[in-house]
Amino acid sequence: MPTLYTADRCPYAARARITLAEKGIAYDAVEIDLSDRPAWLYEKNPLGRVPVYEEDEGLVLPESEVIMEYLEDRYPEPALWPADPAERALGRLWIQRFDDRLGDAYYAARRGDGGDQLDERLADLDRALEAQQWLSGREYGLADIGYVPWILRGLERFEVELGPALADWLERCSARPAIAQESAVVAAL
Ligand SMILES: N[C@@H](CCC(=O)N[C@@H](CS)C(=O)NCC(=O)O)C(=O)O
Repeated sequence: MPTLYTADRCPYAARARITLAEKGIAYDAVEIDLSDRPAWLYEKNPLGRVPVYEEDEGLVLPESEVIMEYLEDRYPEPALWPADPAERALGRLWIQRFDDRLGDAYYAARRGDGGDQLDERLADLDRALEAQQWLSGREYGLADIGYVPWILRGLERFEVELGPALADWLERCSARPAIAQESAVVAAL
């Protein structure tokens, strides 16, 4: 059985947890205390960060984006990239531009120095979702999984306001057991 080195409070680890749950992959979760990380974690990821995904056969993968892509390749069903190549590419662009489109503003707000940045990024997301159902287009998938952990934590932590399209997207995301499970993790933090 694979192992995920993870932390409940980590939204990057949440990307891996949600992807594993969507694909119905059983795994052992090893919770890492991020304020007192074990020395051996650096052998698995020299940056000492979670998530790290490990298989018994020896594969050790850090980086949430790489883990999501690997799981999609290794366990193609159910597919989490859309069938349409253009939508797949646009979905990957969402993931690649995550820092610009949400991450930097989220972490600035967490440091208390973000001004209106987070609200502006959320308004951009709302506009994007007015035009299409899911971040990569017509199908739910890795782009949505790539963003939803920060929206769930933003609601808990900063009580952010979501525009109607973003709120509707979150409701549709939350109807999925894999994401409902992550909401429960966030509620218990
Ligand atoms: N680029 C990494 C980022 C992972 C990350 O920043 N994880 C945080 C917890 S949310 C961590 O382990 N922080 C410890 C550190 O940066 O030293 C990914 O996508 O997996």
